[in-house]
Amino acid sequence: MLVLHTAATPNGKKVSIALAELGLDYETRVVRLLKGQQFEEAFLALNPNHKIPVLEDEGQAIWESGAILFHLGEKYDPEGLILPKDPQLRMQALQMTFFQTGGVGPNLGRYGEAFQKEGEKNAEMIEIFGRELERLMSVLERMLADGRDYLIGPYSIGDIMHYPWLVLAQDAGLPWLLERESVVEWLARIGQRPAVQAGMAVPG
Ligand SMILES: N[C@@H](CCC(=O)N[C@@H](CS)C(=O)NCC(=O)O)C(=O)O
Repeated sequence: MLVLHTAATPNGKKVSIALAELGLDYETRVVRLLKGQQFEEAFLALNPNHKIPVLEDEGQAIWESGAILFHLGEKYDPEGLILPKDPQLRMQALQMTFFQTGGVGPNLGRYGEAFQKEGEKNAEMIEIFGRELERLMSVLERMLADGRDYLIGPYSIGDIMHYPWLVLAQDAGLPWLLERESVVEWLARIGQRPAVQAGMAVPG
C-alpha cells in the first residue's frame, strides 16, 4: 500500500492530485507541521529534509514533490496520462517540473511569507520575489500563447506541479497572475478535472 505523508499545503496537494489522476489507492498520514512533527525522529528517518510530501512505496521513502510525481508517472502510468510516453514530451514534462521547484515554488513561498507577515512587512522581500514571480508568469504566458491547453500541450506532471501554488496566488488576488488571461484560463482548465478537485481536498 502506498503511504502519503502530507499536510494541507500546495506541495502535498501535488501528490494527492497525481495519485487521484492515476486512480491509485493510498493511505494518508497527516504531518502536523505547526506542531513540528516533521522534526520527529520517525519522520526524519523518511526525509532528512523535514518536509512533506513523502511517499512510501514498497519500503522506499521518496521525497521532493517533483521526484514523487516522476516516480508515479514512471511506475503507475501505462497510458501516459500525467507523464507522456513520447520522449520529447516526457522530457518537457520533466523540464516544467524542475522549472516549478526552482521557480514558482520557492519564490511564491518566500513572497507569501513576506506578504502574510503580521505587523511591519519587509517591502524589499515583497518587491524582489514579486518581480521574479511576475517574470515567471510571463514565461508561462509565453508558453500558452499559441492556444495550447496545457503547458507542454498535453496534460502532464508539469501542470500538476504548478496548480496548487498558483491557485493560492489567484485566490489571494495577486495582480501579476490575474492580469494574464491565458494563465487564468489554463488554471481554470486544470481545476475542472475531477482528479484535481479530489486531490485538492486531501487531507480532508
Ligand atoms: N521542494 C520541496 C518543498 C517541500 C516543502 O516546502 N514542504 C513544506 C510544506 S509546503 C514543509 O514541509 N515545510 C516544513 C519545514 O520546512 O519544516 C518539494 O517540492 O517537495
